[in-house]
Amino acid sequence: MRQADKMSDRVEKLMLDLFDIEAVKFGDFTLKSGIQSPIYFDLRVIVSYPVIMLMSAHHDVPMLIRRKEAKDYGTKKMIEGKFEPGSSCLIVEDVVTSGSSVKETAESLESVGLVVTDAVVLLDREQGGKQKLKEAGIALQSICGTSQLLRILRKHEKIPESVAEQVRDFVRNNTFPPSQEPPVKKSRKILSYRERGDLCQHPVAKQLFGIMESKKSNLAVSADLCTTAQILKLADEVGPHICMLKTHVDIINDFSAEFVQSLTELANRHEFLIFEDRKFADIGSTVQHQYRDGLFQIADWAHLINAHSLPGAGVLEGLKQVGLGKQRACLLIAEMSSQGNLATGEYTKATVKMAEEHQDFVVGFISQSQLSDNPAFIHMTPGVQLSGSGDGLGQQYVSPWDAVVTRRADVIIVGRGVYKDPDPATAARSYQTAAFQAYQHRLTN
Ligand code: S5P
Repeated sequence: MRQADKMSDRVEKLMLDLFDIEAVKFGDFTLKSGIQSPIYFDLRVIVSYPVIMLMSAHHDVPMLIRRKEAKDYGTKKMIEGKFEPGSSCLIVEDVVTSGSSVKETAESLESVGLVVTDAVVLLDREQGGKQKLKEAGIALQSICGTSQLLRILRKHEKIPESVAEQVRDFVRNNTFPPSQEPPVKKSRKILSYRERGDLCQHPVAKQLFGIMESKKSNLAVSADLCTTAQILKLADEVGPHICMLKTHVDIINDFSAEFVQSLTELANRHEFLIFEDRKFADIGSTVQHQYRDGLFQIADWAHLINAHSLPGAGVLEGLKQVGLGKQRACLLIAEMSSQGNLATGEYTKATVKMAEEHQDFVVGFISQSQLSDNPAFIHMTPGVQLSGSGDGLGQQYVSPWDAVVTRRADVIIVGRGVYKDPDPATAARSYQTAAFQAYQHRLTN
């Protein structure tokens, strides 16, 4: 027997069972909306029907439950169950009429960072719900619709033709009109930095989102200078305007432990994090030493470091063993700003996957675009300047607006645009304002 025939036989059997247990009733019913209906579905009896109840156990996927109202005691959670922000969630409902209940469920799931693109429903009353949900970007699959149900019940002479006709009339006259708007691709609600900080687990990511929100800054300045005095002077000047200072510690001529101490004091005073742009790219055992030992002892002072995914997961395993105990975090380089770079396509995709598998240590990406829907991941974009398109050595620049609005960066990284300016504090303020306004534009549009 063909698969499709088998399926339709099973649907037929299920509909007859539902009729027999009075989960589908015919008569004169007042619906929640106040409308009189000749057909009524009461699928609460299904709890004794393990088909739906066992879906998650049968397929071994975690199940979440949405409360109608947040309970007013205990955790006050709307969504019960364990999940990672950014995970996809399929909505399973019993009956769909206008689609508004599925839409509400999708909105509460999305407010906690889950991604919703599909819903399945046992019975579609065929009153416009499918179209409404399509407009909201949710594809609805139903096991059975009212018209098929009526055909099945008529075939087995469970109801007279007059009742079936009455129900068909009712559906025709009570279909929720599709909205006049042309279908648009669903725009998911953009979460604020504060909301994202609440969602993420890693203390460094939480702290960074908190600083970005309270200082109104999504600007990181790259202090690519060669003396400690120049770097400390710059850090003090731009400190009030930045959420993070990025260093290249191996270009400093007079590196010392005192420098690290002074930089840490400035970071505490002005409230910014320190990101050492070391771009680790060796086997796990070697990067462990590079991170912990040597002249720089990076793990002792840098809140954040970054790594290439090129060597495979070992690079993260090695760094993690040094950094996790010190509550440090890592960014993976998934895309680069330089002309002709090879971090594209499958390489970028594999990097995102590697980050997803190491979320206890990796808090985001160095990238040129948004690569993950997971709101806990921070996307940082270098190659940003207000004027200028390149540096003659392969660097390519975009504007703060382009980086944040078009490419969906969370943080812009600016080096020469700030430290080469005769007045770095004012330049930093200009970048801060431009990038934060771009973020606010994204939030409200
Ligand atoms: O793809 C990248 C990754 C990084 S971390 N492109 C980059 O330019 N960077 C770094 O960002 C680079 O090493 C430098 O420190 C900074 C950009 O500096 P700017 O002077 O060109 O703004």
